[in-house]
Amino acid sequence: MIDFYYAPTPNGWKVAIMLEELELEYTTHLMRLGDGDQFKSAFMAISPNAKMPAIIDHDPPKSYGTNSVSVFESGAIMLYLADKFKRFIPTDPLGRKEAMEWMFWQVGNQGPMAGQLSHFVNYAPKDQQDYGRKRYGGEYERNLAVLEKRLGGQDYILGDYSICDMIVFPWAFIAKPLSASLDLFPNVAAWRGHIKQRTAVMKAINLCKADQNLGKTNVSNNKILYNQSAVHILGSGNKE
Ligand SMILES: N[C@@H](CCC(=O)N[C@@H](CS)C(=O)NCC(=O)O)C(=O)O
Repeated sequence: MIDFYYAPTPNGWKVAIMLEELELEYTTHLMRLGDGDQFKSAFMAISPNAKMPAIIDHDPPKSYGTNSVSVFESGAIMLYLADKFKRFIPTDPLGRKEAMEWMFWQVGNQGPMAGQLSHFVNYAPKDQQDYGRKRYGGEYERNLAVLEKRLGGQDYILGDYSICDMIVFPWAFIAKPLSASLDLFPNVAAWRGHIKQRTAVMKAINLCKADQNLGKTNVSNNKILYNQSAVHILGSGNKE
């Protein structure tokens, strides 16, 4: 059994897709990020960066010992599960190396740039959006172009469907709400269309859909999520 700490955002969907693709039994713990669930000490004990997604696996591989195993960061969670079940990741060294490259590309490039773009499009004060939208909109599209070239002549990022597609898909899925068009990126548009139709993906992006933020909390009405500093991690910002 797996405990899944989740909120319905692109970063949450990544792991939800993997859990659904593996057809695993899991218990979803919905995180109210606007209320500060991420800063509760029990959650920070498993996710020290105070962000979801995170999992606790109560039936880890024997080589991990007998205790439950917690994993934070979407990329680490997906690699852990791929290795545990030996699925959705190439087994040959060259293929695994490429999987690592695209996983790290997602968590170090596409994800953060898209996340910042989303901040400026959806949550920043209206009169302070311009520079952020220009900077991160450009970076978001630059990353779409990287993906476009990679998908030239192949259906999926590694050839076969893998954790790399699952981790990259969510932020490409919401291109339109991020004010980006896929017109310049026909390979990405076709790939996005194929992945979107998978049963596991549909289940994942609908998980706790009614709890999506969609701009409900924003910089003007929420001080927990949008005005963070070291205090949130070091102490007096913590909630029990
Ligand atoms: N690099 C992380 C990003 C996770 C992340 O940014 N999660 C956000 C929601 S999309 C979160 O938990 N935010 C809570 C906060 O910022 O306080 C991953 O890929 O797992």
